[in-house]
Amino acid sequence: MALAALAAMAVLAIAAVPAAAADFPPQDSLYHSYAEMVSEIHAVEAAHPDIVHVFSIGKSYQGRDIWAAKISDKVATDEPEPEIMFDALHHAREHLTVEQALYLFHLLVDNYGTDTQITNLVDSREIWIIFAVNPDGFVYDLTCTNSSHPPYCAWRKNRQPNAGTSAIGTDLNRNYDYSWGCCGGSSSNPASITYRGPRALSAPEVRALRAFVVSRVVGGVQQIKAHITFHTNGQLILWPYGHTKTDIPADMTVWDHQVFVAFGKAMAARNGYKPMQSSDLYITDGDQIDWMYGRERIFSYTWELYPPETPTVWGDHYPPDEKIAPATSHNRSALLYFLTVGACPYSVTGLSKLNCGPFFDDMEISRGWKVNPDGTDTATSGRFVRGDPAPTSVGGVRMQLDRPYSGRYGFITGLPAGSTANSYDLDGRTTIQSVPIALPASPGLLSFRYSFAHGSSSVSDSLKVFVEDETATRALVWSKFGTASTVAASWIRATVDVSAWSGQTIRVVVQATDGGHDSLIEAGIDDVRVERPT
Ligand code: CXA
Ligand code: CA
Ligand code: CA
Ligand code: ZN
Ligand code: CA
Repeated sequence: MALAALAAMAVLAIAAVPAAAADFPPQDSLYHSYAEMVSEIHAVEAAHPDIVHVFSIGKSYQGRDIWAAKISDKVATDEPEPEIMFDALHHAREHLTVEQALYLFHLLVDNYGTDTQITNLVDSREIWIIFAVNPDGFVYDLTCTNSSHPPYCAWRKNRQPNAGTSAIGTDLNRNYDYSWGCCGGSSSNPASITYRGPRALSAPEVRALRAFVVSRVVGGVQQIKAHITFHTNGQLILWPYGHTKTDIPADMTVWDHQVFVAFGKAMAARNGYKPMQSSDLYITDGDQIDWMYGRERIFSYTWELYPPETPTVWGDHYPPDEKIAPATSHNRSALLYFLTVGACPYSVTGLSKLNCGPFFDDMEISRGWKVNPDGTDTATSGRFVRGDPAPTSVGGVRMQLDRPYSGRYGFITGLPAGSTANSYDLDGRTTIQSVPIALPASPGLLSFRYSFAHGSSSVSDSLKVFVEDETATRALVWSKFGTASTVAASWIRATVDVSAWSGQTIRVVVQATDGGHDSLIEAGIDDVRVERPT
């Protein structure tokens, strides 16, 4: 290309950029622009470097940083404390959400050391705030000088171009890779405000947020226990799922659903918002909270902030700046309650002893179990697989159950179950090994649900549980053996005292064996826990 042509293009490109940085008009100057937000969070970090660490989780399509803060004591150290996450501004025009995130940031930091409750929360948790997931939309939304409400654009999506059209942007809250585009809850039209993108995770902002959340899986365990994404508006507290109107679909356990409802209602009792399942309002797919729970099992909520729902988009998303302080401080007690209970959401249904100890795995997502950890398993069929069992019977006796104990998945010998019981029968030995589990000084019980069904069996067939210590020495702590009489499948709770390993890091090892002559063996494991001490 001729040099002159290149120079002309450069001039055009410069001319297309607005002269002044995008900012709010004088009457709304209390709102933070992107630049003001960035300098504000860095100023807070500079004033409180002991409890605040500011960092970027990645870049937007146009290359802006997606800023985040960690708030905790010993902030430079990744301590084994429950983690709680907040984010704001998936949708560009929802500026009050940034103000809510900044309010929360100041609430924690400004009262640290003087307010006992807040000091305790910061000391005992690791709190993450992502201030604006959609910085490009944030900046763009203040540049529409020809709109009916200048400078506002009423923009929602990011600013990523779409191939083959001049229509810009993807709805970041339709671009996550869980049930993406499944259910009529998003649009395939790039011009639509709910455009889901050409594929899941096509938006760099969504990839950055997803990568951050996945990075919080430490030692096989997701550290983030609870999450709120701030949106406007309607004054609602919404829980998953958005992709289906079913209250408890296969990809949610009944116990988790109870938590979502009870926790959601308890928050709503503190801020007067209306609690409901997300899909009660309308169906969405590929949205963030479905992903956060569906893939990571985080108790994730959408808060739709002030004002109550009104019919026009301008009224909805641009409350005057005098409303910032009352609308954000309105949520003080609900936020502090969320931070308190969010360390163990199961506490709202009385399950903290069972589910908030050193280890809890309902087997609904992969939590790092290794199959055949020693490479010495002899199973020629019927190896342990994490999955959905299917019923098999012999002579009317159930061998493999049609359900795990909880939810949809367990570790089962032989999946998928075949049309005949024998086709996925265990032959030989199959082993699974958990991730390392740090036991406290006085640990609660190791507990699990098992099913051990057998026909024409003997003592050479078994289901065994071992505790493996830091030197890889295994101690047999529990076992069941085969018998000549047929035993049908059923889920039974078993407990083991592991106090001999107090203060040590252990792994749980489960082994199912069909030894001696060939017997019909079907074993399953679900809901493995090291419980909280009483
Ligand atoms: C949402 C998702 C599902 C039901 C209700 C609300 C969140 C959000 C959206 O649609 O992505 N609502 S909002 N902020 O009005 O766009
Ligand atoms: Ca800490
Ligand atoms: Ca940590
Ligand atoms: Zn929104
Ligand atoms: Ca399960």
